[in-house]
Amino acid sequence: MKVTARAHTNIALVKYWGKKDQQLIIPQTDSLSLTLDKFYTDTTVEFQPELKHDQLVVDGQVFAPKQMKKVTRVLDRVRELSNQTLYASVNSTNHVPMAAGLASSASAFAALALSASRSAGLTLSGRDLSRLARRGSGSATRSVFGGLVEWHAGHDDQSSYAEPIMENVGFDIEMLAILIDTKQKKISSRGGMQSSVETSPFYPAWREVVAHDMVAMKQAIQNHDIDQIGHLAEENAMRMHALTLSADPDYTYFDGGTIQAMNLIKGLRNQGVNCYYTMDAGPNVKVIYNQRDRERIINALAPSFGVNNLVVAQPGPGAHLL
Ligand code: 2P0
Repeated sequence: MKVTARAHTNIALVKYWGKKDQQLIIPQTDSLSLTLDKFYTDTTVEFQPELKHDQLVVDGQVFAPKQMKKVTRVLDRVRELSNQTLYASVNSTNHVPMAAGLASSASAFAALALSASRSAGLTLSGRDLSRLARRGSGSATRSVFGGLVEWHAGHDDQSSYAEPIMENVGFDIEMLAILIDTKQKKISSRGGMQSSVETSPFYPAWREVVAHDMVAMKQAIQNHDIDQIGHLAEENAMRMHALTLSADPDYTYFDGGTIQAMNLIKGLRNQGVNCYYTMDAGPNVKVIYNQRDRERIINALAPSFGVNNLVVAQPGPGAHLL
């Protein structure tokens, strides 16, 4: 059966940075994210008797079997769960404004989990779908659900899954992505986070930061307090990035444009506009704010980055069939 699914990417407000189990992708800590409407992946899967191995095409580009290990891992799990041995063809298209470098593995593996499981005849619960997506990429665990989502770290395959906190976000939070550099990142998040776990002396403190921030962030969400959500997200992001600078060898995902954007956002805040920044494993900056302030923020950032490099996103839906 040929099945197509769509999943949207998410941006963590409390970040995931480190694994306890590399194979099963069990994280060191819980995390919490907002799924976005603007950036998504459509993936079509078909298990076919005539195939001699799994096939992967992403945005028209054919992948060699050794370049698709993460995809194979998810497909192997689907074969295991559905008790069959057929190989699959996977065709994936990323929908991001311009080649933005925001096409994340989150949307890709959430879309793959849904399309592959359905194609194999499985109807998994949201929780089990998130556990399947986790086999491909940690952040994909959260993209199975829309809106505000929590990933429970757990301690094994059964206990590490995502759960929606608020699928329909009933307040005016918005995120603006500043596209600073669209080139391939130099340090993979997988390698980066492992190095931080193993070498940063701050790693134990990070676990405490996340335990505190999960509670505070959920409270801020229940209060619909966008300022507090933004403030907590910015602090959490900076503490995550401190794990890169404090690793040995040290590394960073920031570049000059990242720092420039941070300064502009702080400047806006000093003028009374409540906006906050967060960054992931790359130089692009995402701004968190109340949508009523959108115009002032765009006007302040456009002279430096160009209006075409500012993309506004709102809360988006979970993975669904097309
Ligand atoms: C996050 N990031 O919580 C964090 C914050 C980037 C910075 O999850 O190794 O692609 O596939 O589990 O999920 C990016 O890392 O890493 C990520 P793997 P993933 O969104």
